[in-house]
Amino acid sequence: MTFRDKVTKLLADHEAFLSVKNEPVEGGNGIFTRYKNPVLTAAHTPVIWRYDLDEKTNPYLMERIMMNATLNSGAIKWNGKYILVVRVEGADRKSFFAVAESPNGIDNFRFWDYPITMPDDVVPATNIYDMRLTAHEDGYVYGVFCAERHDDSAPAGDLSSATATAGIARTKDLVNWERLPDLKSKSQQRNVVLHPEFVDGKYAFYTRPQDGFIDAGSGGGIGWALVDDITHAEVKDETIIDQRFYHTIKEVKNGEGPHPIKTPKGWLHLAHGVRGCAAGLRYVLYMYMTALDDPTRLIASPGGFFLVPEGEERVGDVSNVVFTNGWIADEDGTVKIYYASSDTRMHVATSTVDKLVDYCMNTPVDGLTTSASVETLKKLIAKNLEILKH
Ligand code: BGC
Ligand code: BMA
Repeated sequence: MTFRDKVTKLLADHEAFLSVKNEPVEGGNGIFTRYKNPVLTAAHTPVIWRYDLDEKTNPYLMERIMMNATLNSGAIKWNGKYILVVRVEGADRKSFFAVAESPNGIDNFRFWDYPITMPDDVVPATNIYDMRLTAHEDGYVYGVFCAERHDDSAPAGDLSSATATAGIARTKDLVNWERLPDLKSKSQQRNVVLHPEFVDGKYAFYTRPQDGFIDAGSGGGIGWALVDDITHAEVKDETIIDQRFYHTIKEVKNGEGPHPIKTPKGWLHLAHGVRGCAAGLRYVLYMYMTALDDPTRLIASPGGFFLVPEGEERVGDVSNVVFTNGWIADEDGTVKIYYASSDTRMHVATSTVDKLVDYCMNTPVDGLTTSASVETLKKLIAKNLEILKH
């Protein structure tokens, strides 16, 4: 086989792999449907990113720039296409953003040729990741993401201490991004999300105040802050809208996923919750709802998790993790939930706005003790036994 033939085969095999149809997984809990294949893996990244296709400089046709993972992606419907702004991580552990698009949102995702060139803020970050996309009513599409820098106040030789800050950028075409100053805040911030509407004439952010880089500590939970000027965004007053509780799925940390979906019954939220265990941190997804007339008021708080890592999802670079920062609500009421498993690959699960609202409104709340949970369970059993008698 000539070198040219090998390249042709490489491209053809990759194209065949990208074209594989995805299938829903039968059964499940009735709340959402999983799909058989991940929608994106490191193997989905373009051949032209990984190989040097020049025989003179790469006679063995080996990968020159290896990709490690495709994870935590922002999502948006754009010109009729399903778009993910993917967190791609290279072999060098640097994350970058790249756009992948699909005609149906469940398979055939293809990356655009070039990754996003994100301008730096005044103090450049070492790593950026986990973008939340918001088509704001001001006409821009915003990307809010975590900007991580080494913590220079750490003792010499400590090369792990870092700081997390919310980076903000906006675009009109998903290609050219205007970087705005990072969000100013007294605490470190990760999982910051822009609400799509003005509230009292201001920009509104979901925040996640934290004591340190990893430790949410006294942060309390998912916060909310109004900002006058998005080009100099600063958190002044922060209200906690979704608290953490002892012995729950969000005991250690929680964070807003993508921005909430507006429904006639309220804002529908998807978030992640974290608890610690001997195996490390376990990340799961959960939901909640807030009022339309006051987005800081919790109106539904279904107990427990919504989606947890299952089967192959449980294993990866950071095992026992599912994480979400993107979903797309279609005009017909379908919701496509994009989630990453174990910081390694991207999946889709589908549901509908009606089902998710029903889930939020009618799943029992967490009574926070074993006794309360048993009472809740007994009530349902008694009702069902009565029904089954007739
Ligand atoms: C990683 C993130 C992670 C964070 C906190 C960062 O260095 O890139 O994926 O969420 O640390 O553990
Ligand atoms: C973080 C998140 C994600 C990641 C998760 C698990 O705190 O912000 O970047 O998926 O940890 O490693």
